[in-house]
Amino acid sequence: MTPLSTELAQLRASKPGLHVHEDPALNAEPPIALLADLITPADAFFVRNNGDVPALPPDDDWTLTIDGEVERPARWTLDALRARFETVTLTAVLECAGNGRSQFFPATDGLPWRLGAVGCARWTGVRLADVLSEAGVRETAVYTGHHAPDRMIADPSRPALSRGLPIAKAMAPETLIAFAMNGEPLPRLHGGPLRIVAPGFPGSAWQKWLDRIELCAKEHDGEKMGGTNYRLPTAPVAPGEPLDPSRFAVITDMPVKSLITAPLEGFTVTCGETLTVTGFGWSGAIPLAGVRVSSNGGVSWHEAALEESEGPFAWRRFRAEFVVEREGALSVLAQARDAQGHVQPPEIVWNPRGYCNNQVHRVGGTARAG
Ligand SMILES: Nc1nc2c(c(=O)[nH]1)N[C@H]1C(S)=C(S)[C@@H](COP(=O)(O)O)O[C@H]1N2
Ligand SMILES: [Mo]
Repeated sequence: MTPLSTELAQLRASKPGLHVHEDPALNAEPPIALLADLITPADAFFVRNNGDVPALPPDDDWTLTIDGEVERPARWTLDALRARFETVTLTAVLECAGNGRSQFFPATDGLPWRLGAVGCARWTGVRLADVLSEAGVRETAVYTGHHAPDRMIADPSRPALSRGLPIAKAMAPETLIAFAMNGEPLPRLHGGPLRIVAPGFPGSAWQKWLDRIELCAKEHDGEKMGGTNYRLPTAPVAPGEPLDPSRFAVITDMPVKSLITAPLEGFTVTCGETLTVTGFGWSGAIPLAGVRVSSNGGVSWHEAALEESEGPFAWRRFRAEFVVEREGALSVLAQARDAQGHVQPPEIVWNPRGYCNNQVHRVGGTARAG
């Protein structure tokens, strides 16, 4: 099954290098070679949809409704929203919780993302907290519920996705209702005219085409909030074990992770030469503390140099150099750690839906005689 042809054509024109997944919905990711920039350009940024790409009214007709557990329900046009609230820009990694799912064994349900369902962009918008405060958040509100016009492809009577945020994250200063990405109006494929930006949370929490925010007195129960969707088991579950959704919890802060952007898989290097290993490290809520790199499959490690970056939710470039001494197969590894001592696991930690794969990134190559 392939996605709708018009949407696919739009994607191919605006994002030429992406791999399009076989799925009725439009889902595409860049090869790692396109992820080498500190700020991922929109033309290299992955696209993830649970349903259709909705037909949208003109921006002048777009409204955002705030209702539920608020004192003063409100409805904002785009112009009014921008005029009333302070505009903020921040840099943040957006990563799909299913990124790296293709590495799970046994394979799990869900799109077999390689490692490209991640990017780091500058997001501009208004603080969700400001908009909610203006509406007067009741004490009963513990969660937000986000709504958008996209529909399931198999059942157009149902929303494709309706996720939300715990109230503390909704009120956090970094959480935005964004209308621009990398200084340009938010592209339609990325949720324009309005989307949630929830830095550190999985992509599923970054609702696209946002047209309504409902304040809820309990955890939001919208489409794909329940069951095992975007949830991790609270205790390990072995492959094949029966699933009890009551023992799953919503994924919130993403784990520490790194991606080697050079060298690329299958590289060659000449003995006696310097091999520069570079890439990015990032983490959800807990700051990134460091990245170590190995050029011999983890026998020995070097602490990589970490560059400063654009704030706590941006990824940071790391770099390490090795003089290649011996001929033969080379296995380059990067392992990030956060400020609380969590490290990327050397092997995948299996879970039933294939989420949050942050295993150490491994890139294989060959050293030739000099
Ligand atoms: N309305 C809507 N918002 C959505 C989704 C969706 O299917 N519909 N998918 C979510 C998921 S799972 C991810 S990973 C991100 C992807 O954002 P992007 O397509 O801009 O990369 O959007 C999120 N927001
Ligand atoms: Mo996602």
